[in-house]
Amino acid sequence: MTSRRDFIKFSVLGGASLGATKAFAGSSLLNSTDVQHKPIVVSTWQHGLAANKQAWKLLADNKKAIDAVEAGVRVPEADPQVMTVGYGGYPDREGKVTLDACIMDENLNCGSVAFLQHIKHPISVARLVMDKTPHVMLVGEGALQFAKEQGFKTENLLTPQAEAAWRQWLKKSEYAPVINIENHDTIGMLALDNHGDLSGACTTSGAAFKMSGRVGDSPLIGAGLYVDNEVGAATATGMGELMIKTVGCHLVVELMRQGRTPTQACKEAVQRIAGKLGDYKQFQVGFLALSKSGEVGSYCIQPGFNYAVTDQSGSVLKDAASLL
Ligand code: SD4
Repeated sequence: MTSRRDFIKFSVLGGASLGATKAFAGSSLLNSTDVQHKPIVVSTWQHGLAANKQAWKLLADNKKAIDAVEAGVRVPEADPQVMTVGYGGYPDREGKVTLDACIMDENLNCGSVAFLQHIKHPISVARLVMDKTPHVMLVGEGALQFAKEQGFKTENLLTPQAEAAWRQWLKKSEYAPVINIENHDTIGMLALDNHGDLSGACTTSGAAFKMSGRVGDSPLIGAGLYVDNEVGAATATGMGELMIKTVGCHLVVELMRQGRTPTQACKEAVQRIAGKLGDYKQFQVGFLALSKSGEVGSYCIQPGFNYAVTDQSGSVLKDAASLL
């Protein structure tokens, strides 16, 4: 849904950035009529507003998108009120908080951690996997060992509130993920910086009360996040198994490469899930995409997914269009 404020904002920005178009000498996929709306940062759910605010500080200071997205998603990671990311996240069915995260820059550099325990900022461990190792992904004990070697301190991430929710869940022990869990879920963030480069980050405590050892889409490059600096970037939230089965975020970026707008690409990816996975109506999946020119799009299965957009005119929370 486009509010009047959004309409005004994008009209103004469109006009303002037209003048800057000629200065951009980026991807061959952009022609001289393409407008770059930059810098801009977008992220999933309402908690994205606070995360974007942090990321924006770096973007407005001409810093790189990769640094902005890392700094941005650290905000919900540290916030115990956000019970689906980092510290304070809902535990697995054994009461362990296990975290998944990944990060990707404009040169296909990426880093990822999965099933990581006791570390408040998995995104920063993922960043160091990217920057300091020859690998893309570390999991479990190995990821924890690496984090400790890099100086991260270990701590108890299970807050009394999350523990109480888990103890309540144990009474029935039924695994039935709630759609749009209290409207704050995984955070996926995408940014386009003043240099015209894209990056993304995604971090989560995963599905609440999941089986021990379960890893979702969020740390999987291509499933929960993908960035191609020539085309655009995409991230996802919702039931990770559906994104993994369709390599959803890579699909969204490839559809943009073929000429779809971000919204069309997200919609087609949701339709792919719906067309191939018979049980899709039980779940939420939301895609968020940002093109190389700074155009934003999203689409989801169920109503209720929203996302935060921050640019030089301020921040807005928008509702994604949905299939159902
Ligand atoms: C996962 N996509 O682990 C993540 C978490 C999420 O609704 O977004 N849950 O499947």
